[in-house]
Amino acid sequence: MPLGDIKVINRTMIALAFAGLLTGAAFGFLALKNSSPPGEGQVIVTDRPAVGGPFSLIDNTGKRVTDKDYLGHYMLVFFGYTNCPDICPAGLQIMSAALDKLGKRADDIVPIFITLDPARDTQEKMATYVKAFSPKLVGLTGSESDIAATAKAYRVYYQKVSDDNDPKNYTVDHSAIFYLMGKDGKLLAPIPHTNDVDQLVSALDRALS
Ligand SMILES: [Cu+2]
Repeated sequence: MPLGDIKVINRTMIALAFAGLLTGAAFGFLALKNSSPPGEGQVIVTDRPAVGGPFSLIDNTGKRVTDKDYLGHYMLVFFGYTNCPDICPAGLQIMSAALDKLGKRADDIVPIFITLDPARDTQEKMATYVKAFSPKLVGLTGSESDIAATAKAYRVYYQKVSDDNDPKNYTVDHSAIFYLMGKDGKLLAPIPHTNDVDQLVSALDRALS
């Protein structure tokens, strides 16, 4: 299937958005790592990059959950939608495989998939979808505004794109990053989407140690 011009532009924008986020996060970490006692005129970085935050959504069992329910656990968060043809199924498969490979070290990591397409991704649909990847995978959906607020907190880019061949249908372009959140609910590491299980395993391993 040939890609339309618009699609190419969208993909470029997503790539740029990743680069921006990762650069921003890297600067944040560097600033933290190099923190010497502050002198006059020095910028004091007091916190990790502000990615993530409060959310209130519905899980795949129909229960309302908030970020507070996961305090004391790591969260590995990925945003997408169940109709996604490629990025999401691949990402979730890699995520499950990486957690399996981490073995006991993954016991404390809750894998979470948050939909960017709540209009179609009902709780029931999410339940069926996440089960196909891992019994541990939590699927979260919610109202358009709750999802929008969560995506904003995680600085996730997403955009509905209508399907030229089927006007009633649409896809959702979205950024693809695995967010490892610490036990305090704050970002530990943003990990770019990869199709290489070992790459994700080693990124998680580094972030956890
Ligand atoms: Cu996707």
